Amino acid sequence: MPTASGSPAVRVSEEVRAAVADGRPVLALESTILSHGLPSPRNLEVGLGSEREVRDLGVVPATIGVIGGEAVVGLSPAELEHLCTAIGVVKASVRDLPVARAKGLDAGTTVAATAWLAHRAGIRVMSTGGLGGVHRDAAQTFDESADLPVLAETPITLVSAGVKSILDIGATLERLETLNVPVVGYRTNRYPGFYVADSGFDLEYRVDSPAEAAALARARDEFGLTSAVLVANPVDPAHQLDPALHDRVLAEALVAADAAGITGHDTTPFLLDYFQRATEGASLAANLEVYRGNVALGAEIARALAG
Ligand code: PSU
Ligand code: MN
Repeated sequence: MPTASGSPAVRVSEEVRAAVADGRPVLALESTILSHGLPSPRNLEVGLGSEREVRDLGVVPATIGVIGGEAVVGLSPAELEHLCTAIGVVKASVRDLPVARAKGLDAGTTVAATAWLAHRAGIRVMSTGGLGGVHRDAAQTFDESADLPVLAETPITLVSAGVKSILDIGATLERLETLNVPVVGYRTNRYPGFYVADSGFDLEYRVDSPAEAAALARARDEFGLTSAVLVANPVDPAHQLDPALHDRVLAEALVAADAAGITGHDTTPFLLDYFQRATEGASLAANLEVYRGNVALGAEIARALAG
């Protein structure tokens, strides 16, 4: 496996390096959710709180981001705080890593960039909130997140709560099929819709335990496949966003994005911010529940894989 160690552009923290070398469980966490997905000061609380939760489960957290152009696998608390509070932190997918490096930028890493760096550091499991996907107007704009093609070539296990309904969920699932990325529901045969437990789309397969998810990842490895395994973990229905409120705000947000001329990689942050303001915090509460659940499940799968 290619490693990140040895590259001057990537720093793997001593703690993460030692845990990977010893075969102890490590969970990778992304940082765009902190830099661009959650408002301050909640982002820092969530970033530090998630790491604590992972440690409490006996797993080493590795939050990944870019500091002054250097990709860091296992951000220190001070670096995590920097990405949560500094002005001018950009959002970096894989193609942005060399730009950030050459220009010495700070960046939150997307699912794509985080998974890419995590895999090269020898980390086998990652948790996120929502995955990027195919945007609703993709037939005209070609706007499909680089998360999808990168996951097709990055053999990691990724826990998410599906993709947000701001995207074209059906098209995203079709693209994941085309890209040979296995998707299973966690204790469900319905694809979750991030804020809501059920997006309305079916999944053929499910896993019902961390051990079963780990077995799927091992089977992927046995076939030598390069793709990620996606574990779609729904929010507890008791904590989901009210589906009627969700549908109303979604319609408004799409109109607002269009009116404001928002395009490209600004689209997701814009829509998320709109949701947070329009639901007066209800979407934020759901978002935090979703993420907490994914972090916990990711840690359990990391343990099952290491055990
Ligand atoms: N979906 C969310 N919250 C997020 C993101 C997606 O619900 O914060 C972030 C993730 O980092 C994801 C990225 O990898 O947005 C996808 O952005 P784009 O569509 O520009 O590739
Ligand atoms: Mn895009």
